[in-house]
Amino acid sequence: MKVFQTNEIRNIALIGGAKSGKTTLAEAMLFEGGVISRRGSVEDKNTVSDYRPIELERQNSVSASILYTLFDNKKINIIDTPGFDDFCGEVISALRVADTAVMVINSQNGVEVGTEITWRYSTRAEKPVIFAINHLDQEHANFEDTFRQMKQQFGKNVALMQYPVNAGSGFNAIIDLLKMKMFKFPQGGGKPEITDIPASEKSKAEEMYTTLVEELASKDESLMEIFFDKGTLSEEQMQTALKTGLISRTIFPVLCTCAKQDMGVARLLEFIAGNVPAPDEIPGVKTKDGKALNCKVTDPASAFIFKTSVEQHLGEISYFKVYAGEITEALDMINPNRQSKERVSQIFIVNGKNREKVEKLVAGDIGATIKLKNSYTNNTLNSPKNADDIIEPTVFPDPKFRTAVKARSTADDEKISSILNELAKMDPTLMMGYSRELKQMILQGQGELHLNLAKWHVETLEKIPIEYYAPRIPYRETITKPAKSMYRHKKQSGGSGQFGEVHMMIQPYREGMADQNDFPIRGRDVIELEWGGKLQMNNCIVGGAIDARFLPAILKGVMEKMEEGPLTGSYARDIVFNVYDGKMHPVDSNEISFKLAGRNAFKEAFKNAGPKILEPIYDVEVIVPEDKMGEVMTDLQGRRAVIMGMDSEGNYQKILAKVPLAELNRYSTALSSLTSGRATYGMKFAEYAQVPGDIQDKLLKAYEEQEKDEE
Ligand SMILES: Nc1nc2c(ncn2[C@@H]2O[C@H](COP(=O)(O)OP(=O)(O)OP(=O)(O)O)[C@@H](O)[C@H]2O)c(=O)[nH]1
Ligand SMILES: [Mg+2]
Repeated sequence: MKVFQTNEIRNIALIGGAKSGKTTLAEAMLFEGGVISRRGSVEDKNTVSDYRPIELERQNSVSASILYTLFDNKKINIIDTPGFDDFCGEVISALRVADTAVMVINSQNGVEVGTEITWRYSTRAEKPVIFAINHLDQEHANFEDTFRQMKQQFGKNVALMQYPVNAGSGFNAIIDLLKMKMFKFPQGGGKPEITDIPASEKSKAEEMYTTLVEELASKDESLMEIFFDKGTLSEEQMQTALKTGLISRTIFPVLCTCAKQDMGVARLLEFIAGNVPAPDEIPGVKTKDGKALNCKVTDPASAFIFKTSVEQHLGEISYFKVYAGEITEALDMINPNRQSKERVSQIFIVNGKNREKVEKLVAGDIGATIKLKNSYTNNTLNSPKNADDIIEPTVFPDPKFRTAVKARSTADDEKISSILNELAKMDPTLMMGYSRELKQMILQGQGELHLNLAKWHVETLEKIPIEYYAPRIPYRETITKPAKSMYRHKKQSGGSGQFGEVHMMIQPYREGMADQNDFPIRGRDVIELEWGGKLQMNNCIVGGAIDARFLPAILKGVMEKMEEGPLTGSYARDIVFNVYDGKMHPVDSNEISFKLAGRNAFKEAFKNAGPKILEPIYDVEVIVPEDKMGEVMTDLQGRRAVIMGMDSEGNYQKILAKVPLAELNRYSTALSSLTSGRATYGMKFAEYAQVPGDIQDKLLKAYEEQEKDEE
């Protein structure tokens, strides 16, 4: 394979709702580029992109596939992404390294939630976007409706480059406004006959052509002058305007395809090869110290790993984009993120699971390498010359679905923990960890489908049965009013005795609060609790009632109760305890005595201080189609949500609410069934708040039961 120079490379990501036809389009693109000689299909389970066992089983993509095709002397790298939002990490990584997004839309459904979501990702990534309106051969294809919704949702810069003559069953012709020609496809698709526009379409096409030329001329002052002077633009001038408009995201070209029958795909490739920016024509990436890497081949080598996966019979494969210089095989590089050396032994260009060894990849190109020792997604690889440059990592969304996980047989717990940790290393949106607080292995991801995929991996590929079950809620405990207590710990039954008596007054801790003035404070300790909140110990001892050397032991005892709160065994927070009196025994007083006395005095006081359970509250943002607003609102209110605001976003409504975590278990699944998958949401931890009385009672009872069972 020849070495393609930066200006001969185009990097696109296929994004869009599930089943919009991205994988089928990628297949047709490879065919039109002559990279494959026969087109496979998702139904026949033989596309280049959907090659993973789970994709063959489910007939949809679950992981991004890196592909390439060739067209008009260009190498077009294609990243085919999954449409289900559970796999959004794959889309976000792909959009980070692609230079242009190709948004595929199913003309039967118009703008779907998946379209809306991936549009948002492409906007956040500030990438140029081309639209491909697909499925035009389907009976219920509705081009006009789809285009109208796109204008409404994505704004006036959405501009038609083509329109279908006869969308629906029997579809076979497209009017191309840039060429002012008709592309007529043979039955079953393939190479079109390019003809003049038939009389029946002439006036419509000319009207749309004028609109398009005006639109393009408005992108550039000099073109505007030419347009006013000549009343039109040449195809080259239109291409210049297109590139300017694409890069500045002031024009979003719309093309037409039927990927299944390979109609309009070659023209789309021609459009991409001729109009989208090359890697060095758009802003590249920044390093942590603000240096810009814009795919200059003359700069010292730098590459960014945007995806890592484990391939059967091969091990780890790392996909990277070259952001500066050249990467050649057997190159010694530095990973500044992990301060480690890496030898890039072999480099490949890939098409799904097929790899082709190459000698060199230049700035802007995308490739893969294998068996790196200690480098993962979001890591940079540099030549020794610029060893320290760290490319800003891709930011992934917070998890929105969590589950507790255990192996069917406890003997396998350790094994599944390391397998799931390995999976999490590969997928930045998957988080795996053992919660010391909840005493559970917790797996977090973007949705139920996402976590089921991990379960499938462990059970089918690693052959270890596992169980997902409800994760506990990380409640907190605190107090709402002052309370006093006195506790005497006494054990004097022969041998070394124990004696310690502690009098304490506890009160709620508030930032900037005034000191109590019941007892003089001789010393204080404010502890930042690792689980959030504060604990303050005030030494109010007078007359040496308790020797200062026993205060750390009292604190230790109190901390034990803070770690395992008196109400439900959850962490306690935001409490001040004043030790104001006590008694010692000249012989039997020791650390353990005062630890236990402190611990129990605290426990006693706690119960009389208006103790409250706090629950984690999350800020939730739900994006929902207008027609489903009512159901989603009712459901949220049933989850003790406090609606904080509403906003509209195109055809969608955005609901902002504060919702207890305890009410969000499996919310993504519930929301999906409420809205037939047409809504999405995000959640972020906000604060802790008191649980309502009835819930506190339930939790107390449940804890009592649990304690009894453990006796
Ligand atoms: N009739 C028709 N069917 C199509 C067309 N494009 C794709 N399909 C079919 O639509 C289904 C979904 O196609 P995919 O290519 O898997 O869609 P996708 O966007 O990759 O889906 P995800 O991977 O789930 O995001 C498959 O059954 C395809 O054969 C088209 O233009 N016309
Ligand atoms: Mg797919």
